[in-house]
Amino acid sequence: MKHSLLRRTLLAAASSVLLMGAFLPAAQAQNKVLLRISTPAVPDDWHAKMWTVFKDNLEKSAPGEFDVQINLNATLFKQGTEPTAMARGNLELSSISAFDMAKLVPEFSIFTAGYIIRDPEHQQKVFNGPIGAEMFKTVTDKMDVTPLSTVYLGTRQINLRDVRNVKTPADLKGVKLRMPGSKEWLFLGEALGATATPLAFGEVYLGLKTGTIDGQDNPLPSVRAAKFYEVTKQIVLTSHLVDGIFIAISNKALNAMTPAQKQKVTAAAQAASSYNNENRIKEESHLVDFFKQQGLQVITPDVDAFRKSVQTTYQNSDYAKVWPKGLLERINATR
Ligand code: KDO
Repeated sequence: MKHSLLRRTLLAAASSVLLMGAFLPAAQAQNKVLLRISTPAVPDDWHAKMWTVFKDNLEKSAPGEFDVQINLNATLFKQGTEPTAMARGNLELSSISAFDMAKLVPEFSIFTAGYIIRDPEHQQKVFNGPIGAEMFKTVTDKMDVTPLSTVYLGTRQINLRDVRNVKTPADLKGVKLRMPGSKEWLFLGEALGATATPLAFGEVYLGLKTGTIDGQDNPLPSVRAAKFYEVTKQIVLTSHLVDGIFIAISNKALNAMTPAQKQKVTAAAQAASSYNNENRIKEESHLVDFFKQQGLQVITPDVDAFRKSVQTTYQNSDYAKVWPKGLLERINATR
């Protein structure tokens, strides 16, 4: 009697293990950690492709543990609304800009100012060192999102519909220069001497084509990837902003993970950034030739005149008033 009971129990246990086996894939899918990503990046740009690197990296380090969903072209959330979506728990990951951060962390506006970060290497040193650690801590506390790595978006240049003789900011007077839609971005456009007009990234191509805007500013790899060169005639190499975006995750998503998962997600974000940074830096160095081949005129203005004027405009603005004492000097001294 005892034995037959034991046998039946064992049989039942064995069959339930078998049953579980049959349903395991579905059960696993349900338990996967959902990581929704939203970005305005176009598929052929490096900071869009880096998300595939992120996904592949996680698939290798934690097979079957994460459900990574990549949404490009701002199809899931509008450009600039991602941080709010993340804080509300509707989105797990995005690449957010210094301009996004400056809205809630005013001192971050120091990184929206032109001619402060010198080059991609300086950018990595600043954000991977003590300055980055301090600033990111404030972002985490005030925005409820955690920056995981720094992505070099490229050095922003001016790209015009019609050829102009641009030497100094005065030569951009009256030019309707498209900027992304926030006051911090518009301030940068005005500091360059232009009339800044807000427009989402996805509408820029048509704006240039139809002439509702006279120009836009973006790093050269994005001018290539979004095909702005098809609807513009000139690039003015002002190099006014060594731009960065930051792979950030919602605190809600991060806090729900095990320490091992957190470490793997951070490592995947770093691998994605490295992929972007290496490829973008390489591409930036030969894109001028590409644009010339496409028939665009590429000119270098009086960059010192732009630098002086932009720096003075920021120093005299309300933005500079909230920059922590000594921060600019510390950034400058970072080598
Ligand atoms: C842009 O709209 O000009 C900009 O370059 C701003 C960046 O912060 C970033 O949002 C970027 O667009 C998009 O990722 C598209 O490349």
